[in-house]
Amino acid sequence: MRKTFLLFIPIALFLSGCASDGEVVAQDLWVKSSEMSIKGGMSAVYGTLTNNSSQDVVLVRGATEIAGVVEVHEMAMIGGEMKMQEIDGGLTVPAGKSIVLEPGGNHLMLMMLTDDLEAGEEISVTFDFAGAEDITANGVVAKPAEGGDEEYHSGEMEMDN
Ligand SMILES: [Cu+2]
Repeated sequence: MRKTFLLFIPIALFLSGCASDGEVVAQDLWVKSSEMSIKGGMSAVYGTLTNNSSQDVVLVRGATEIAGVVEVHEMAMIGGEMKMQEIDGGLTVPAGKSIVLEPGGNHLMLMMLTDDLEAGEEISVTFDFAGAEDITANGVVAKPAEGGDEEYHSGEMEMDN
């Protein structure tokens, strides 16, 4: 009987730049190529998150081997300038809807890079959700982006590249 049971353990499928556990699907993922710097270096992960479940889920944080700090960021008008900041409480992906992470918009922020991230390199990215299973995408390819270099606003701390 135990042997039969094992057959039903879900097998995670890891496709290039795509990850799914059924409820939430991450597609078209890519990461901005970047360099480490004396301030730590920053980059961001972009793509589309689709919530196939019947209830809202919230992207609360993420993780990747290449960054010491991963946050969910939005662009906001702060002191008359568009800056990025951590989204309080995370980013909601409404039931049955998709949200797009893109340069100049919401993004999964990578900070304190542990290595240079050159164009063509691939990393793994985990998205942590409240209300759904976390998902991990392998083979997220780095490519250059002109956008996404917005100034970072976080309380008293301000950083740029
Ligand atoms: Cu950011």
